[in-house]
Amino acid sequence: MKLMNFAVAALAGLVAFSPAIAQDYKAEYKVSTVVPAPFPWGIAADKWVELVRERTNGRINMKTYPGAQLVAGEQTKEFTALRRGAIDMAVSSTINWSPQIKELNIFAMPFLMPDYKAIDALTQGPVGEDLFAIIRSKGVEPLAWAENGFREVSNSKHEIHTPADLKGLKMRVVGSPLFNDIFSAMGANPAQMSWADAKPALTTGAVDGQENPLTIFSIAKMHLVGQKYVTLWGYVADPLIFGVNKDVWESFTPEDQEIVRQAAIEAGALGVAEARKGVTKDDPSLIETVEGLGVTVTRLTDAERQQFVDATRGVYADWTGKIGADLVKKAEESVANR
Ligand code: X2X
Repeated sequence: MKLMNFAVAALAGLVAFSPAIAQDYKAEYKVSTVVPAPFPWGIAADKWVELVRERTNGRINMKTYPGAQLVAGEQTKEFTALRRGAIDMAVSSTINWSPQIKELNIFAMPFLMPDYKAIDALTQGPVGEDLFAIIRSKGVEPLAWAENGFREVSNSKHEIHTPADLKGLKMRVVGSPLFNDIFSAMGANPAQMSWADAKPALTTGAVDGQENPLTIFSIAKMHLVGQKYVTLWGYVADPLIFGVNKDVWESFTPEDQEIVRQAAIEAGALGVAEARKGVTKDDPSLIETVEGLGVTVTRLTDAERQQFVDATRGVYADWTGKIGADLVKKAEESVANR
């Protein structure tokens, strides 16, 4: 009897003092993404999953669900699902969360970021801090940044050198109203649709063109769906954010939170490096590969590029009000001082 009591007490003590109570954790944490590996985005998400599994000895078991399938392909509803807990975690484009977090439209302000240093100046500086505080206040713990990349414009009809060449082209755009405004201002006919619907629409010719990073263009083989012309204009870039639902985050021990955050930072750095491979002045190998597929890649003169800048100044001014003049000013200063 005495021995029995002792055993029960010992067991109770064990449970009370056990540091990470694995049985409180879910069997699986669902991580939402839009595109899987070998897209840089999917590579970053997979790395996160792998590092966390290794470093928690499987205590935290994550699984990626690409294609925004956890929201039936509706990528612009991802943040809401994440906040409400229908999704546990996500590696997400700022574009896809911007319908719920208007400040994230900052990255889609046309021609705000001229180069990679400018993206880094925003994500790694005071703008990034402000954005993370906003995301946190809405019920999602933001951990780190990765990257989709500079979004280049493609179409099936002809080379694009100036806004006049976009006139009348039907362009698939993602679901932030800012993209509608940009393409309308340049004389195109924008049509908002999800990534899931984009390729079929390009295949049937329901739309003439689209805009996405060259990594997406090449891995998704857009040249096979009639996209014969690409213009490198670098008008916007979309960073990616690693986020965790607040309740899920708070259910982790501080030690595990640290592991999950650090893994996201490392996976994000890998994702950024992957996204920038082959599309820089020093390494234009991916641009050359795309040209090798028979795609005409157009590089703009400064004067041509300026015409796109001029055509979108009104939209920029309008959205400065919508995003918040203070944040836009902060972003402009970060870019200027990069
Ligand atoms: O839908 C797109 O164009 C994509 C894959 O780039 C995003 O999710 C923003």
